[in-house]
Amino acid sequence: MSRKKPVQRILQLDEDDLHALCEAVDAAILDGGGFGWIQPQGRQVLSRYFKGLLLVPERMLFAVRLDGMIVGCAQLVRAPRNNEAQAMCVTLMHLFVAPYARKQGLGTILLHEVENAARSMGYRVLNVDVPETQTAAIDLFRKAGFDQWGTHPHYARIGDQTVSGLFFTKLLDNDRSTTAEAPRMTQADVAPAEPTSSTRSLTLYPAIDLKDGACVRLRRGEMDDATIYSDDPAAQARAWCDAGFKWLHAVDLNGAFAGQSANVAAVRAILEATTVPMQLGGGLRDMKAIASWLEAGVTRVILGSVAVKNPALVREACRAFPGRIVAGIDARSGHVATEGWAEVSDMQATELALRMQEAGVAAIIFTEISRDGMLEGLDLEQTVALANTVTVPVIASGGVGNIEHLAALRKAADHAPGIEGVIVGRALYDGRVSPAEALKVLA
Ligand code: AMZ
Repeated sequence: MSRKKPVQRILQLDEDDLHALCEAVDAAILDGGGFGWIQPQGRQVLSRYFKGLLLVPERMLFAVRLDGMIVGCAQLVRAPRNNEAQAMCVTLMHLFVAPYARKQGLGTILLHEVENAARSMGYRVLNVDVPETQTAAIDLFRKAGFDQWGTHPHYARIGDQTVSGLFFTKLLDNDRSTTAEAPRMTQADVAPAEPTSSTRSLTLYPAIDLKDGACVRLRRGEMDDATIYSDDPAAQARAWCDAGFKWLHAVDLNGAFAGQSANVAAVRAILEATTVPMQLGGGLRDMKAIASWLEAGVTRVILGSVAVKNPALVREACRAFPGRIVAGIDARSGHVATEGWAEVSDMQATELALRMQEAGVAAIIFTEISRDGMLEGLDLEQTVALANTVTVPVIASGGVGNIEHLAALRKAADHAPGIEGVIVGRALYDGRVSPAEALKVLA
């Protein structure tokens, strides 16, 4: 069974958690609301509500625990049909901590984690509205840097009383916005001479490559050249979270070869064991597979083979799930490979990147296959060129072997604002790169 984190996105509720959650809600209602209900609803109504909530793809439930027991929760809600601008906005609803668990800073921790989750998922605006009677919550939002932008005079009717509502908002993307006008880099500038300063952090995505249920790393994508690092991918994922990484990058290798998800139990176990957002690729070739993983709690899906073979599907997926589709462009000498990298197409990586951008992907992961798992350094030249060709964020992958390779990327990214992060596998597993040092270099 997975260890329970203080704040966790809830994908499934066992009986204990459901019970604790209903107790907490009841206590909050009796204490004067705070969860939208005025009267206690009874256990049946609440448990149906929470079970139903987990089936709604537009809603994400987060819980906060005290000594392992759920004592509060919050929801992130996105509009069911977003236009491109609204796709950046998400609403926080029903944040509360039960009265018996207050005054311990749990509300702040919960808000902080939910905010981080929203930011990691690519949302740029976090909205929240709250009745004027909830003074503790109002205080919490103000302290967390939310701006009040308006008041609704008739927000709720409680008995004979009309209660006003306060509307708050917070911009989440202050680090990327400062880079929008940064100068673009040419290939000749890959290794800039003078040190530069930057205000944004690059994201480090620890790689969790799954083969036959185990966590492995390949060399140049060859299934026969696998090093097994853990037979408990969920424990490995948790270890990466504990090390401070804010995202996970998982690939279902058997799935990539087979054209359909294969390491389903391992991926589910990772989702269950972690709170940070995860991107998942390998074998996702139709809307059903894409939708079902996104509904199961995967934050972003990576599409590789279909990016080349079925761009219409990528477009459809981007429309249905704005901000949650990423193109995985894996190239051998500039040519894009598919089907577990067993096939190489005529398509150039830059051409595919432009097509994927037009299709509406949230990011592009670029891997130079000949470098992957080889520890000899990223192909910075190709990565920078790609990042300067498109306007969507680019994640570098393939070849990180030591901390200098990350420092070189950091330097290159100061002049190529499109570079958003980097995937690291073998070097982390082998201990050649320490998580703390890596995070420091990329910050
Ligand atoms: O190592 C490999 N042989 C490999 C690999 N890591 N083959 C595919 N993949 C990854 C891609 C991408 O994230 O980097 O699988 C994903 C693409 O899968 P698909 O099934 O969409 O082509």
